[in-house]
Amino acid sequence: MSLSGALERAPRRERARFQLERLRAVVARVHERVPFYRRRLGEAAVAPADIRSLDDLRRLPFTTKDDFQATYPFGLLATPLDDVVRLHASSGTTGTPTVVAYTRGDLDTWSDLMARTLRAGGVGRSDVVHNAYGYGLFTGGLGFHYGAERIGATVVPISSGFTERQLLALRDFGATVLCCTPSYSLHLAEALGAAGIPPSALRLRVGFFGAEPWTEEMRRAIETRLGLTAFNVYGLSEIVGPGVSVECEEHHGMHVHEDHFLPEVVDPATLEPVAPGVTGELVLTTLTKEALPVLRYRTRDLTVLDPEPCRCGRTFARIGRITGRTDDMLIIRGVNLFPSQIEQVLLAVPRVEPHYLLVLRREGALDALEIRVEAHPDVVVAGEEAVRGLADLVQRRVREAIGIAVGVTVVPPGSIERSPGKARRIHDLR
Ligand code: DLL
Repeated sequence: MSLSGALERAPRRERARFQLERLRAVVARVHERVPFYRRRLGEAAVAPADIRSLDDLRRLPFTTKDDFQATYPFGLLATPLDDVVRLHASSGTTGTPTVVAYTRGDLDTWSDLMARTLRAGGVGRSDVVHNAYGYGLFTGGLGFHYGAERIGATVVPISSGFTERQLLALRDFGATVLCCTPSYSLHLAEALGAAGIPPSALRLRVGFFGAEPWTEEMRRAIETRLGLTAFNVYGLSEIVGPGVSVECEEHHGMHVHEDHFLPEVVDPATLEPVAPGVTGELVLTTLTKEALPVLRYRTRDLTVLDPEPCRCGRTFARIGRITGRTDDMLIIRGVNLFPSQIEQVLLAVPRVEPHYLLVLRREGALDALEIRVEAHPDVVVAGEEAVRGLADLVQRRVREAIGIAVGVTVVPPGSIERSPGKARRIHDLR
């Protein structure tokens, strides 16, 4: 077993020892080098020497997206720019982009973590990796690229978009591994169908999907339509990019690479840790980042933490699917709702296609939700009554499952905008 493989399976107690060493080092590093953290640690009355056990993590101050924006672009760096060899940025939907930086050492660690991520799905030297994550400031493209190269696989750096060209590359280069957002994988499947290329004409075996929320229902649709096994990958720019966590062959939660990142799940209101299995906000601390170490980053992503060893033999804690974000919760007639709950209901309805849009409007003092969803072409061919029947059925199912009345519009196949990257599921007209 490789060193990394042994680490992932080490008993928790053994791992805790070097995690503590690394935590102490990172706290000392930011205290010495980043004025922002020196001030925050001072306000929290914690000195690096106070970190004596992993439980002392809780004494450290949190970092938020606002802190990144307030120190834009380089205020959180712990190295001079001369030692920075790469910048990435996440655009976000509003405001200042979040800039993140990497030293040569950081890129090396990231490549190792991405290699580990791909190996979790059995990727090896003989694989052809079709990498349709966007290359550029987004971390997805280059993150997967370096990981696949580190393994020695053959990388096709196709980036996102230009779907026609993707189809030819998938087929002609014999791609065995697909990396892209889950929504784009479905768009590829659709385009393959339209081009008359059946999944059996491809060699796809596994896919690594992340960067946006998706559900088990979506997994089933992707696996069936592309004839591959889907792995969920989670990560975010502020922490490193992809490569924070990935599913193993059990597909029962995503293992956090705990030798480099310490996960916590806290109640977003009280900021106190919640018990294993209870949903809360994921908080991550980097243990080895050089250019941009981050203490207790509040990801705004909602999930559960499972510290128990996995059937696969790994002892790294797992996080569950991201079920929402603290900032994408909708309140419809007083009911708190996450888009993923809607997706789950929609995709369980036969003849509904996995392409939808949630449109929000203000009607008087109330928020109103309209679900636009595509139907299978058969439904459209069957005529208006079939379309209306499907809309009624979706409406009923949503009311049964979530308890709210929503408007449902069944729209023709292909009419909801496809994105080569992260899908936009919410159109807020309020
Ligand atoms: O999306 C990094 C990434 C690239 C992850 C490729 C996986 C694959 P950002 O653009 O900074 O970085 O966006 C991070 O995307 O806070 C989550 O809200 C969301 N996200 C990422 N992975 C998942 C996932 C990349 N597997 C934000 N499930 C995060 C649900 C995800 N949401």
